[in-house]
Amino acid sequence: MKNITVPENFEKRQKVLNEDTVPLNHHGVLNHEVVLSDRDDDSHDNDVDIITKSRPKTRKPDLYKVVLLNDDYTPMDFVISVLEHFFNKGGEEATRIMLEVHRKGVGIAGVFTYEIAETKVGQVTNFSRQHEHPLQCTMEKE
Ligand code: TYC
Repeated sequence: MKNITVPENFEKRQKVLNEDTVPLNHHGVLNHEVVLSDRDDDSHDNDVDIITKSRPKTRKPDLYKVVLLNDDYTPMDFVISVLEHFFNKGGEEATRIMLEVHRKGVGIAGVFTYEIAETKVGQVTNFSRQHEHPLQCTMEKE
């Protein structure tokens, strides 16, 4: 950030925003606000607010379920292959999830952060269309 020269007649007041009430941005970063105000001016009308510092704050990322939906046409073996290839499931677990989707209409293939879930949905959808199967794969916030 550009250095700012603070004039002599300005006092520097640092105000740390309340960590419990101020939302973190989507990188989990909490900003510190520094207010520069003219000492002679009690109304603070000409206060200049600049952000001088930020510090990363660890936060658990939001998680998303990647779900498979049942249909009448996609072969069972194809769904098992999808679960093995894109979701790193072993044969037994892949078969269990496929049968759950087949019986109940929906099942969880895996749980991921937003961008990974989005990538999996795209990969499964592309792969299914390339093989001309109508398999539906979507994501839901946990
Ligand atoms: N119902 C399909 C069939 O009988 C199998 C299937 C399972 C399809 C899971 C989609 O997500 C799915 N061939």
